Amino acid sequence: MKSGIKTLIGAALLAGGMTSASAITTVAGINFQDNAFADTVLSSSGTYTLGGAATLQNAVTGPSLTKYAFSFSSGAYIQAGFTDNYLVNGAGNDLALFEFGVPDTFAVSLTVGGVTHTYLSADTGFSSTIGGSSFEVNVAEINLDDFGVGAGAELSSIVIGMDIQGGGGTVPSLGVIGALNSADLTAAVPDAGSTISLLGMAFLGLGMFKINLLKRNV
Ligand SMILES: [Ca+2]
Ligand SMILES: [Ca+2]
Repeated sequence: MKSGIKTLIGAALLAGGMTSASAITTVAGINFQDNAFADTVLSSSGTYTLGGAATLQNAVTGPSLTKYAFSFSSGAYIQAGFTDNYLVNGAGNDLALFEFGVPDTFAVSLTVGGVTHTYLSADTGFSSTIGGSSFEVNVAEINLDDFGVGAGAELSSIVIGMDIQGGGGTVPSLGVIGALNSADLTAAVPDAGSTISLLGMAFLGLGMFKINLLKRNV
């Protein structure tokens, strides 16, 4: 029984090691884990102009800098969700929002209608061609400490306010939402599985023990 448990723990450690070796995707010179990008739009407000994408969700999910969405609607926001990873409050900045052209300001909150902080994007020095036009790529980096989130806290969504107009009358043109600090959702699966297996073995052991006792009594 003891050797069986050791084997299970060994397998769990192996699975963990394989997960941490996940590949890196670089966006405008910034490294991310492959799955660190927003995966879905959970909700939104406003009318959007899209570039390089057919839907709002396509425009703001994944790592590609060849698409964007912007809105001049008052109160426009996008609630972006992470389905195969968590956004984590790790060391330093945790979230990167990429947008194009003139640097613009995002309003970020953790929930719809929650406390908002604003972040002005800055030129990355990279450019991207979208629809035949070349745009400067800007990034705004956000530290979840700003929201009083505890160290190591894991979030599965973020709300991005899109309606702040800059001095030139421009608004942010969001293209990529990436978790600089990201936790792999799938990493928890082998751990949970091995925990259940260990529990199962423990119950099995108890059951066998009871059967033995019964046999002795007979
Ligand atoms: Ca993801
Ligand atoms: Ca942080």
